[in-house]
Amino acid sequence: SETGRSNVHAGLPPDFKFGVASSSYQVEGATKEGGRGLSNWDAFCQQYPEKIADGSNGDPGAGSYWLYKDDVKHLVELGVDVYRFSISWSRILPNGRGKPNKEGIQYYSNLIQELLDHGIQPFVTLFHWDVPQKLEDEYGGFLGRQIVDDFRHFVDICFSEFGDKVKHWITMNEPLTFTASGYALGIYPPGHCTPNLTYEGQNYECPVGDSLTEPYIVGHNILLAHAEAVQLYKDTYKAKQGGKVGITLVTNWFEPYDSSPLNVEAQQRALESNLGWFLDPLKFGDYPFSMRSLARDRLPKFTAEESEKLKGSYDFIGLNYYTARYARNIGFDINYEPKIYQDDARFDSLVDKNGIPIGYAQENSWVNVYPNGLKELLLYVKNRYDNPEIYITENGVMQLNNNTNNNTNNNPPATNSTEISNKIAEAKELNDIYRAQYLASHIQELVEAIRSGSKVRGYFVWSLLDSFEWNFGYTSKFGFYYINSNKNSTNKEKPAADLTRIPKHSANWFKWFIAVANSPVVTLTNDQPPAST
Ligand code: GBH
Repeated sequence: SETGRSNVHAGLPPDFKFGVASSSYQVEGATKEGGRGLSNWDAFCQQYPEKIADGSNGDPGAGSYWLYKDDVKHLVELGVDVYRFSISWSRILPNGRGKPNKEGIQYYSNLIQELLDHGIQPFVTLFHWDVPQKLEDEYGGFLGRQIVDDFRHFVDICFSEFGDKVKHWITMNEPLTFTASGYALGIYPPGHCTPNLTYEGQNYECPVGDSLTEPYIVGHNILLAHAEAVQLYKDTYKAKQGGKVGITLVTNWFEPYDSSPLNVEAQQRALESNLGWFLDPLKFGDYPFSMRSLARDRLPKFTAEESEKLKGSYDFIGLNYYTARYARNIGFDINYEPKIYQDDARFDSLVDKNGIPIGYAQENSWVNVYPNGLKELLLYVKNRYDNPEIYITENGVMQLNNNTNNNTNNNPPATNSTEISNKIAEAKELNDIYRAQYLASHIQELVEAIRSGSKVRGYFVWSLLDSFEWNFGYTSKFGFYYINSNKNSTNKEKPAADLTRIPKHSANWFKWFIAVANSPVVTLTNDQPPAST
């Protein structure tokens, strides 16, 4: 294989890739540097600080705009084959369209070159949720059909500038999360939901939106933009550059609440409305029948031509897997009025059964540890979608940090006791044995899925670094490397002093795991008898 790895000790194919992942808005920081334009996330964090747990934003992130060489040093330290990062549309095109910003192009060229110089292959996500704000203001971003043309223009620049060196492209990250969080719950930009919405016992406040229709429109435009990007790559770049293009989708795994036929059907509708919403059009050219029949005229239609363009528009599928839920049927009720698009699938998504969670979780965490769900998901995809090539593009677990007293940048001067409690909090974060266990148990399930015929080609851990965790701000930490982002830098040219990356236990564990997986196989034959004693 190109990396000279064996992987045999992990029970994986020789060319299997290990990696870590990140995204532009979460790690780069420097949101006002290098000619970058305003993005939807900048605008959202500014307008709705109360929707971000610690009122923070993408600055400083992990400071990767300045510290990318340091990031690569740590990738080398881990021994990974691949690094998944995303390109900020607003860095390349500050106004969303028009002429590219040279400094933005330079930054990603530098990062890509630094990776290649160290033998690490880039996996590049073209859209990880950060939309140029100009396009939001002009026509509502992904609510407008115009996004398809503007996205094509953006990816065209990326393919032509970076395509000689980038051989794996991911058009979109998690359309499900982008649509649900932005347009049904309003917890991500643009903060749309049906005003005065209550869902699963929570209240959601949004000035505008329609949680029953907008998610479907946005999902539709994402699919069309994806298909357009893939078509462009095939027509103009593939022959010359020889790369592959895929898309990254996310779903919880769903177990039926019990083995009754209605709950087994609920499980199927759950998987269809989360994964099938996007993967069915990509494979079969249309939404799942269960969605068509339940969402009816709220679900947009594809023309015959669009449907053809969508069908088979991927070389691989990226899957992000974190956790699982029970699916329980919601019985037929003639007076039933859906309030949010999730209601259409007529199931309850439950963490508990008889008071027992589906898997262990930290308090207030959405990650219930359910490793078997990864294997189940892989075999479900193998069977329903004719066994595509797969990368697990994200898997990981967070440390929640809701109660430390260093969550804001304007703390009163530290007393001895806050200093000590901060030290203790830091030590706890570095000693993340649960993270190594989480990863090890998921990799084991992945090995079993491969043994059962699933074509998984690689596995990325989310994430390289502690970073801006969207609505959780800096209170939820997924990194192999600890960063104290709360000590905000005063000198933007030298943020290194404040953003030192410290390896957690799990980083050392992963490094060890990759090394052992790749250690040489010693074979004893008659020609080479063991040294006699
Ligand atoms: C991924 O989403 C993202 O791709 C990545 O950027 C992110 O950093 C990573 O996960 C870790 O979160 O507010 O409690 O109701 C995973 C899918 C969907 C999981 C939204 C969390 C909200 C939980 N995410 N969901 S909650």
